[in-house]
Amino acid sequence: MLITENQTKAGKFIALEDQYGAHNYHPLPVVLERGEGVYVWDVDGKQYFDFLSAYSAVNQGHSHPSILNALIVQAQKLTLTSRAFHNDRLGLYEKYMCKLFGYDKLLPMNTGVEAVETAIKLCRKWAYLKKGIPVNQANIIVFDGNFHGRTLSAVSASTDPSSYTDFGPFLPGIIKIPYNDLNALKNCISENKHLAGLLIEPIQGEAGVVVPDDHYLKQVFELCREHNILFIADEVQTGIARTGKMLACDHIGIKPDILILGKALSGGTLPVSAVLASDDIMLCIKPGEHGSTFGGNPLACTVAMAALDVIQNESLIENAENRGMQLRAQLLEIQQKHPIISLVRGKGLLNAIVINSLEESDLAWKICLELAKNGLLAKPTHGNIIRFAPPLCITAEQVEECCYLIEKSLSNLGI
Ligand code: IF1
Repeated sequence: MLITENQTKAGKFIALEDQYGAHNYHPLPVVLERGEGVYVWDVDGKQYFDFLSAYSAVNQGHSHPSILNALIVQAQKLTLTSRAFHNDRLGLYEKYMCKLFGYDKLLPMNTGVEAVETAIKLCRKWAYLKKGIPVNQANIIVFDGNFHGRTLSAVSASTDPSSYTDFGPFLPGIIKIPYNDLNALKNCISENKHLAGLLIEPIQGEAGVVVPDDHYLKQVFELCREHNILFIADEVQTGIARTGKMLACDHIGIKPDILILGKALSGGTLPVSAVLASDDIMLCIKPGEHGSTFGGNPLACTVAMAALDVIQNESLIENAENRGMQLRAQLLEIQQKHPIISLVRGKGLLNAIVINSLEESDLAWKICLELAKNGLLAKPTHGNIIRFAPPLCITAEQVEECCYLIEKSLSNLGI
């Protein structure tokens, strides 16, 4: 596309991305330049509520002053050493994390999917060293509708054609079964040998915030125990207070054998991810067998501790729980007047509404455009689902105002 002078400010930035950037996304036509708390502003100065929070990476709110302060102070001192040398932040951070989440050891990475890769490698290593699975025969169970990222391992695990089509050949040793279906897991365990681990999202994010039945995860966990299969929880999106507990697994009182965290671990400032496990599992990986240039860098460690301090000091777990209940209650009221909403679901502040239309319809997209016009940013998924996941610092009054904007948008569209 040619950039002409009479385009709007936003239009120019969009045209630049269109011309010079890969076309691997389809964003809403909004160009943001600033954020604070639950708000973001576009290049024309228009203010919005952020109801996506960068897919739950900005749980602490945009530009949190104490996270930014930690970032700036540490950046002026030391940012990167690689793991060829020690640094004076990594050990402190590892201790902080292990104490907070109740694990023996942490392995630091950067993006969520890198932590997923790490967990899979760790699980396989454990399977060969400790479970005695014959070499190269370890299987890992995953679930239909999962989202674990974009690497070849993650897309090998995916059941979404847009994630995996034409990216093969895929990683072997992955068994896919239906989510929220205990019999499917029982059958899988009885029919397959060499099961090393089970990789699961406690709530499926990309699938449209699919919350499994109350006892399902607990029973999955118990089956894993019974058969010596590692329970690997991908809490990249559900973790760090998003669902009204520090971890979504805390709702049912289970402690994953391997815990994967990312996104909000840095409050949305840097890519920081982590894998946590017991000594028995983590020490299966020896020096030289896994790592990352940036993983565990002093800047990331410092920022992550500040980001987790904010979660605890500002009672964001409790706020996610309370504001989430308020949001779903108010959305159910809106549903009474606007039956175009066929379902409201979620936990804490990870929520979605299902639009009563076909997946192929562009209605959810149109609703999101209208919401943006009225000052609220949300993104459709799977064509007919809209995720509502604001930063966890949102107040009761702000939830109220957002619900007013949602109702107004539906009314404006006459639906
Ligand atoms: C994109 C979805 C959300 C994740 C879980 C690992 C990762 C993610 C459970 C990988 C990432 C993102 C990435 C983002 C869209 C997004 C997403 F709609 F695709 F599913 F959040 F809901 N495990 N989720 O949700 O983490 O490597 O990206 O840091 O644009 O792909 P990452």
